[in-house]
Amino acid sequence: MRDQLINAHGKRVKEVRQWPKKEVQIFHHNDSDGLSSGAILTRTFERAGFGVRRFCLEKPYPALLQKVYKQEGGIIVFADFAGRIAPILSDLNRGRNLTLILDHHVAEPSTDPKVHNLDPCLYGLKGDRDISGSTTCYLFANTLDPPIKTWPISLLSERWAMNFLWTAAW
Ligand SMILES: [Mn+2]
Repeated sequence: MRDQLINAHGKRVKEVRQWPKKEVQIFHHNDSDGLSSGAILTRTFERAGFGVRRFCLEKPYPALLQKVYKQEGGIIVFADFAGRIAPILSDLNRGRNLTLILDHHVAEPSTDPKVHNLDPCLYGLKGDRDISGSTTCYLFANTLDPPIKTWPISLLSERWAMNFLWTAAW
């Protein structure tokens, strides 16, 4: 399962790199794990040459999502939330934007080919035991722009990150 998760990150990084628009909107949770996630992703996308607009939120509010998905051709990233609402994001997106979900809470699979749910709960890991949101973001970041040095941030937020990194033979 872990190989599948790593492969999924690799595929999505390829898609991000091939996407015509070099600007990303990052929506992340406002707790320590979410702030760490936002920091990791912002630094990584900037290093990779993308413009970044970052939004810190308590939750992905439905009214906000309606507004966000009026656009077309964008790269939209949700971090440390939204794993469960992948089907809702899929309905809103309808193939128009590249959407990535980097959460670790209970997750539902996406139903849209351009909405990619990289929540490790869909790959056999438990978000309350094995992996934090910021570690999920670190996995993506390390795939997009290795070798990235933001991993200490993902350890700051939640101790489970340690378990995952320590047991994973990278
Ligand atoms: Mn979290």
